[in-house]
Amino acid sequence: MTVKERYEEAKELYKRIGVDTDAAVKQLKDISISMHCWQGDDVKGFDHDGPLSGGIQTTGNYPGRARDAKELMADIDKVFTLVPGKHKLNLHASYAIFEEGEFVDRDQLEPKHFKKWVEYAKEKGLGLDFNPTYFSHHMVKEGLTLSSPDEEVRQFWIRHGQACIRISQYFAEELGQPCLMNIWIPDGYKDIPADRISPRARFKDSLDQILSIDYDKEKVLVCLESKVFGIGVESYTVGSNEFTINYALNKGILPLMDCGHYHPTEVVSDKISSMLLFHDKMALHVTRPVRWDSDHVVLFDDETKEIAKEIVRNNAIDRILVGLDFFDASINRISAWVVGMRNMQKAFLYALLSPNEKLAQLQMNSEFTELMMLQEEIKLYPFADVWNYFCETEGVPVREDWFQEIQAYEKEVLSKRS
Ligand code: RNT
Ligand code: ZN
Repeated sequence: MTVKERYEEAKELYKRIGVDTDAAVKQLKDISISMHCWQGDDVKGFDHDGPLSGGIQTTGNYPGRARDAKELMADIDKVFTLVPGKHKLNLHASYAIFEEGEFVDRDQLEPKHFKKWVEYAKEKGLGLDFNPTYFSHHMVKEGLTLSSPDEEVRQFWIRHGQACIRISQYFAEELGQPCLMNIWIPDGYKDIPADRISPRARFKDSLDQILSIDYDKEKVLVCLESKVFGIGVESYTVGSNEFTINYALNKGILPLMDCGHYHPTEVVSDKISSMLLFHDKMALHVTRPVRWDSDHVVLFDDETKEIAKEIVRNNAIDRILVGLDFFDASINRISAWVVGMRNMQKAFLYALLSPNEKLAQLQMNSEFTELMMLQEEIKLYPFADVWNYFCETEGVPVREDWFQEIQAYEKEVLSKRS
């Protein structure tokens, strides 16, 4: 049986439970995911030689890490030949591309330092998102940036944030679509602080100063990512959940929720609906925390499916900006990207293929027995036949066939990098 024939059969089965597979596939085509550039080089960036700091960590030493912009772009190209749909690329400020012999520090960055990325994005039909980089830098003093009591340090990072807004607006204007700019700072303390409020007050003031510059709010969507702990900042983070949500709501910017940034039994999927009642838009970093904020590759697992369901069932595809955030250096990095991207898309398709109205109605009528039964039966519907059909119609390899391309690329390109 061909992929198409299998699809036609699946379509009939889904029809019986009131699900229109053609409509689902059509909707999936329009869901764009923001793919993080930092999986390709273990969050190193191009503007410094030092180690990764900020309480985040990449583990593993699989060969083939991208060492410069050219290699990173080539790797990203490979990914997008294996992932269906049209997406965005998420850059960090540390990925500025300087001319031979040129260098400016992060507070002096300008749009021109990202011109090559814009050219690349245009050529590949990608949108761009952006992040100021508040880690892996000599101006992170005592682990603090925007909350630093040292005014010189704090002002340096405020200028960095402002520079990044200008760069984000340049991205939006060049590419004709909004740019999401996410602020995350690693600031915090290893042990119990004596004063929890002053660093947060300084962070608040720093954000106010960053946002005080004139920029187009339709073009640049600024968001703020919270975090509960990091390596070396186990006891206190300045940008906690409460800080972030309150700040975002108060200032009309977006909150960003990262799956690894909550207490271990909390799940982002359960938070989305509450956020949607108070925020026009929000952003996500979908990642997989294993026992801690480990940033493992996104799988087609229960929580990823649940997140996609919340987005689809609440009609929030246009209100929730989904980005990925993982970095695994223990496996082929391109494969990691492809697995994560395809899994996020599968999760969306899975959500689009469930009889959402019917399930909601069952809950409304307190028919919990039937609700459980149906939710469980749906799990064994021929979802894969629809996914494979989607891949085929999008011109990317079906099932595991994409992996041969990874193997060939590893042999021809990655293995030659030392
Ligand atoms: C860190 C945050 C943040 C980073 C990226 C590289 O815990 O999740 O989003 O992963 O900015
Ligand atoms: Zn994140």
